[in-house]
Amino acid sequence: MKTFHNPHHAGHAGQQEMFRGRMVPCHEVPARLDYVLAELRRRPLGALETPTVSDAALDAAIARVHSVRYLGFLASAWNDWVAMDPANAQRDALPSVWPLGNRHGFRHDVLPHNFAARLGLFSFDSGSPLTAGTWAAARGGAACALAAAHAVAQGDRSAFALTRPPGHHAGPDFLGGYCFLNNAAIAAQALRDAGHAKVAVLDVDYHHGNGTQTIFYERADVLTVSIHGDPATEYPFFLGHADERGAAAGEGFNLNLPLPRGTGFATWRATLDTAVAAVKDFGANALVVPMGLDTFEGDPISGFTLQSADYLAVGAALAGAGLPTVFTFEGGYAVDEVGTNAVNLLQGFQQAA
Ligand code: SP5
Ligand code: ZN
Repeated sequence: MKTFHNPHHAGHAGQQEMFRGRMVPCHEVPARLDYVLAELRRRPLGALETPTVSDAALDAAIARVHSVRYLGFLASAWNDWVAMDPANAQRDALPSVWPLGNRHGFRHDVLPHNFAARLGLFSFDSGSPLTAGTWAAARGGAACALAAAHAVAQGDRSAFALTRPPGHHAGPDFLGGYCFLNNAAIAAQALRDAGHAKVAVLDVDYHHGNGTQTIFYERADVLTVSIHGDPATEYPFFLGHADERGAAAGEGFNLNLPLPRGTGFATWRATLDTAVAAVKDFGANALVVPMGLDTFEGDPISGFTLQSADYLAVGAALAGAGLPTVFTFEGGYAVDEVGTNAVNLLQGFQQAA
């Protein structure tokens, strides 16, 4: 399979994230992508390319899943942050005030002039720093997702979008969970627009893919399935329960498979079989896999106990869906092992496909 990697990713480099009243070093660091790229050079699965999609095609693909207002905010966010105070050029932008949800009485329709307030309007946590290179990096990642979707639409069995920052927590008009643009959703929509009538998203990151679920929640043409740590105890907490089944035309087209913290591979693997069966029952024509490696036992912020060798079997099980497949790189914070684990999954897929 081809890999599309993002030459602008390292420009997104947060220093610290807020965690329980203190600032801690960011987990989502540029080295993560470098380790995957190094492992792909050691164990090649196919060509390593940078995306060549045009700016116009990229803007159009991004606008299929994100609102105009949110994209306008992101495009000028860093300049607006520095304009507040020249000293901000040395600091990451993090929100500290939020309007909560629609039922809390705060206005979401009026765009505040104050940039810190705008940042809160479009964010759901204070762990996702926005830096000087974030917008270019997020666009570069989305370009990888679009290029991977195009490769698969043109007949490749699979393609890998080696994106950073990750994407599956980003919604129609919000960032969070280290995510700014939803690369998996952009790929899924691009596959729909290329003529695949039904597209499934099977999210294997440790954290629920709340952004992707929200983007497609009322649609019957994109099935969203996610296996993740139970939101009762695990981030992102406020979405990802088993009773969320979709709404309106999308009723029945969202499947959440939450598992308790501490779950090991035997149970996780059996749950993956359930997820793959749902994708087949749906009659999908193409598959997008938001590929988080934070299910690994050594992950510093997660709670499942998968081993490196298990990812070969994960890839093989995903190949069992028998569908043209786009992988997007999501979480995975055990940096030394993330390359091995990612390439194990992709190699397991490719050998079984
Ligand atoms: C894409 C993805 O995997 N996003 C995950 C975002 C999780 N953010 C909350 C992480 C909480 C970090 N805990 C810090 C522990 C310090 N020892
Ligand atoms: Zn994650």
